[in-house]
Amino acid sequence: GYDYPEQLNAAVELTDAMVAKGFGDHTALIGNGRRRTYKELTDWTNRLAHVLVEDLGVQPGNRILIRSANNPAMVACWLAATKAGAVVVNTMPMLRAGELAKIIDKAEISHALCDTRLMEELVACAKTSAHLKSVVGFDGTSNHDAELDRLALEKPVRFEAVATGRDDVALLGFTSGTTGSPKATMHFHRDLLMIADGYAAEVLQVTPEDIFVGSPPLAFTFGLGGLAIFPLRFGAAATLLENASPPNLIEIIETYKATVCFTAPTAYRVMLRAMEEGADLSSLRAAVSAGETLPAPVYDEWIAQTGKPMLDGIGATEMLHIFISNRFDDHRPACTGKPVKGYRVRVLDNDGNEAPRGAVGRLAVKGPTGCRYLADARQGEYVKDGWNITGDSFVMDVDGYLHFAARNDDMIVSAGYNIAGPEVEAALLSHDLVAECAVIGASDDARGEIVQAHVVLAEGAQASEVLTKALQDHVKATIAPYKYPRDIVYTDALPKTETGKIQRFRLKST
Ligand code: 3SK
Repeated sequence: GYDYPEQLNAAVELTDAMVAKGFGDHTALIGNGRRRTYKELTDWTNRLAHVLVEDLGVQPGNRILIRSANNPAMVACWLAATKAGAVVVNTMPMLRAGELAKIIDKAEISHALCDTRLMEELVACAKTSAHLKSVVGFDGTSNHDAELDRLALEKPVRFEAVATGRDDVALLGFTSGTTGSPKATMHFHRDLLMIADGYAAEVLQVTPEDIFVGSPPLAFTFGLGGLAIFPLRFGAAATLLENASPPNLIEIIETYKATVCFTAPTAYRVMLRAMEEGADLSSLRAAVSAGETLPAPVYDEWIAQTGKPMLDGIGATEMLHIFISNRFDDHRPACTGKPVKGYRVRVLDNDGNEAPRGAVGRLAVKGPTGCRYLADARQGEYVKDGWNITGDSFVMDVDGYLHFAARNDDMIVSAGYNIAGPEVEAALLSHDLVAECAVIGASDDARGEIVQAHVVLAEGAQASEVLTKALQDHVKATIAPYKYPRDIVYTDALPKTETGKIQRFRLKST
């Protein structure tokens, strides 16, 4: 177990405590063309915390919504609100007024901090919200040119953080929802540190020399951990990109010699192509892949080109971060690895009993960070006896390694066969002319469902009947032939959540 003191404020541990440990002059954050040391970040967050308490009247336990793209100011606002004892809800810029209103209502948000470039939708929500009292703007470009920044400049750089307990709620993570209605998951101050002291220490072996980069939004706990908590816990640096497209990631890796990258397989495929054309990504010592399953060809090619493994992992907003992962010295293709220290996993059959090794079943996880839904009747459905019943099907092999089969919604039942959509996707992705794909079950009178693939072709490739036949033959030659896609639909883009997860359910209705 982890031995945190009863009185604990995670934000203080990530800033003031790091200065006290001698990291004051180390770079903490890089973004919008500036570097900030731990001392600068600590002073900044303390000034902001003064504003929250003294000017905005924030009380411990108040819920504060933050709306921003990934930038240092967003990290500073999150840390300041946490120091003030508030419960933070980080949100993504693309959310519209209707989506924000649901979050504000569910989390009973009283205050919002918003990048001034994104105010409009939030101000519209505030007008009709029974909860939201104040929306204050900050300058996401860090020129200190907005109300919050101006107020902060007047404040002292020391702040007596609110004496939160290790089990006080610090963060509400809203599930991004690949299937529908979002839920809020509650996380304590100790959870925020535990994901660093667990996964980041054990699996990534973070050191103060590390420089992190990645694409997940800070509003998604994958991003908050990977691009803020993990680097700050170990005196390392984080680069924050408002637009983390693969070319921008590549540029940052080359410029800053980034060492740890968090992104999804699609971006790694672009990086592989860029390396073939001369991009120098040799500084990366850890390439973490999550959010989508990692196709074996991408894993294989990464090793072939870099000589280092790609670390596939699975996490959940419910559990805050990654709870199963490959390791640098223990990794396999098409395999998510073994549980992270502190977590236990089971694969369950339809009756909720442990499935035999080698059989597909529903993944359940129990660990120090979850799972507690905020005021949600679905708690009883998803959490049984402390076990979080995930929406994913996995196989545990005889050696205890876990292999992803499908999201439960992605299992296709065709003519009595159970077919895991992602397995067909992996087969299609191993064809040179396929850039991206999503496989679903389409209703069919004869078979109940048929395997239908939605395919985005690689640049220059043309859809045709001949290509469809070639792709079908390729799948038949790669996996059991009955799994081949009987229907292939060509498209320019796949529907995705803001965090990059493919929304297969949206293809079902097209
Ligand atoms: O695998 C995921 O989707 C995930 C969710 C939350 C935090 C971390 C990860 C990898």
